[in-house]
Amino acid sequence: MFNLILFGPPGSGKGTQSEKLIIKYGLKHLSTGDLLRSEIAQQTALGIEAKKIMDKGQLVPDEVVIGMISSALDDNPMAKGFLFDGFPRTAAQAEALDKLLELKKTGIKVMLALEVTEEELVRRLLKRGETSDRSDDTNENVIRERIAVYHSKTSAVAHYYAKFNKVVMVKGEGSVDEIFSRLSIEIDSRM
Ligand code: B4P
Repeated sequence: MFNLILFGPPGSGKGTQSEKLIIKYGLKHLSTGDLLRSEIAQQTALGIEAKKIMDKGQLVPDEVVIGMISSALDDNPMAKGFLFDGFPRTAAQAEALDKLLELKKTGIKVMLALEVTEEELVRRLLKRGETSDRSDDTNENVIRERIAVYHSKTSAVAHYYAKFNKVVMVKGEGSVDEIFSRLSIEIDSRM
């Protein structure tokens, strides 16, 4: 199995690049943001609670997202590999993911971390907020809070995988195709 984490701050292009990478490499895409938005759209109890948290730019509790990922792994026993997008976002999520993968006798091959300046992140997300129905993209204060949460909680995930020499930094600015090609080079060299 080839399991990959696409990492980076909100707006760094994880969702955008994931869509292209899963087609090229035949991986199963697991985005906790998408899974949560699907719960919101279906107005489940989990979705209603998650929306309140996401609209403030905060992280949904670890146990909720770990449970979602655990079910998604069980639901896809034939996958040739997983692309994790937006997960793990805390050190506790990273440890839980390693344990879940260990049970399946597999692990994370590499974490590709997209680097983008804060001003570019804010610009991209506000632009998406003009046309998408994502309420967390319309308010600049919420966007800056998401970036602050990334620095205070999520960057620890990169330190966690760096201990195992699994982190590769990739420049996340330029055209979507340029970034896709940088990511593909890193994946091809490890497949
Ligand atoms: P996510 O859905 O993961 O969304 P995101 O971090 O905002 O980034 P996304 O992947 O959507 O954006 P992308 O960079 O592709 O999280 C949303 C919320 O869900 C979180 O704040 C949190 O509350 C909750 N959540 C999710 N996972 C969680 C977890 N594990 N634990 C706890 N809570 C969790 O793209 C952004 C924009 O940039 C797009 O409009 C795109 O078109 C544009 N863009 C992309 N590449 C570009 C480029 N090269 N040039 C110009 N624009 C570009």
